[in-house]
Amino acid sequence: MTTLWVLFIFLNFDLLLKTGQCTKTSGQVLSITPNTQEQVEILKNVSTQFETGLWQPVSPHNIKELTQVHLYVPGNSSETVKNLLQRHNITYEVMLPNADEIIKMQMRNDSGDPRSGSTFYYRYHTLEDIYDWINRTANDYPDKVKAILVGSSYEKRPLYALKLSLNNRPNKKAMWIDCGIHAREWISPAFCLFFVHYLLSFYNVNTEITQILDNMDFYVLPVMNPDGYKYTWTNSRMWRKNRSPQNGTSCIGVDLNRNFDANWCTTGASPDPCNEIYCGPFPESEPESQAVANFLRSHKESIQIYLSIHSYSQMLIIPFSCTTDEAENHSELYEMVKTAADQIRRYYRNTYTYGAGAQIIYLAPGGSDDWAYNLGIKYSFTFELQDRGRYGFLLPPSHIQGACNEALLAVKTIAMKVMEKPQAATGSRQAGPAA
Ligand code: 0X9
Ligand code: ZN
Repeated sequence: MTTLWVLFIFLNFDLLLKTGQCTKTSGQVLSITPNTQEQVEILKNVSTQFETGLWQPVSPHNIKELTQVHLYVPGNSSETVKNLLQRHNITYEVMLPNADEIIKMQMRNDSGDPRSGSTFYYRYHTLEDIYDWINRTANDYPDKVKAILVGSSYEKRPLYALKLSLNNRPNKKAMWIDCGIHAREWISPAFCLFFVHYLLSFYNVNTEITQILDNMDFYVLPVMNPDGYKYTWTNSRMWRKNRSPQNGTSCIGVDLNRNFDANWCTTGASPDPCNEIYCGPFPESEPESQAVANFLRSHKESIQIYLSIHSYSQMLIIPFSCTTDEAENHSELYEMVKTAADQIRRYYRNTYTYGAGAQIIYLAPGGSDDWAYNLGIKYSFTFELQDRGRYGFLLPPSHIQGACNEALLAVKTIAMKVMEKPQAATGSRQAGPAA
């Protein structure tokens, strides 16, 4: 009898939840387009209040007339924010009515949950699972993969990069890929895991992969900002920066992609620790950016391609983002990203924009790509993966496969193009004419 009562209460509770009488309002993502400068100013204010989270652009400073703003609004301030927008005749659309539901869906799909039917690589994973995976991968392929400790995070978590090296050819070139600089961009670590698995599975199966791996080593850092990533799973899904405390303020974290020494903290970054694009107290002040910079400095003779994976907006970005100047090999880089975007359109019917960061997004100094480029890694890229705003940072697990395949195609295209270059065959970049 008691069991029956429990069942009765449970079923009715479930019904209440479904009819919405018992639910608290879900957070929503609004797409808002300000039409006048006055509306821009109002939006700048709104986006810094009501615990809203600005998804696009990354900082209120970049809000401009006639350009879409994507704003996460928590359930409890939804009505207030919408009323305010209406009062000022600001047009908006609800982009994601049920953001909180989608957040739950992204987390439910972790490997611990037997309900998730899809393969490991088409789910999002906790930081602990990713560390396990790194260990397993290195153990499963002892002669092909090594886990290299490149440093540790502010909260003392290890930063492991996997080195994939399929043969001992002398003077081999290498490509560096880092994922998860920005904590909330979950598709990015998912790509790094997928990518390593793909390379290992298709070596000696797929001609292009075999050719690439025969000629090039890969360093893959799956989570460059582990403290931030952990925090997005446990505390705040929309966290972007790392988690280092800052002197004289209760605001936490530095934007690691503003912390490199490339026109550091000029227009497009903020000296304010409470800002999402805070550049930090000085270049490489953060252990995470310093670890990557040190590793690249000490391997700059072999690392020929630098790639940083972000989301969202579907872009293949080349230097510079820290200045409007053109990179010295701009046309060469532009041709590469154009070809990659053409391939993605052809095979996956999806659009990626491409070009120099300062031209196609905004001035954003202190980025890892520009810094790596100035170090001498002349094939330097940042990819912004899916999507273009439908789900934004909350890309459902069912889209991981598509997003990763597109990025993989772009990586393959670029790697093949670089391998065709005459200097790809020489031991050292300074070595003069091609062997
Ligand atoms: O602003 C960024 O750091 C990147 N966009 S994101 O939405 N993922 O935050 C773009 C990075 C482009 N490159 C540089 N700024 N150097
Ligand atoms: Zn990012």
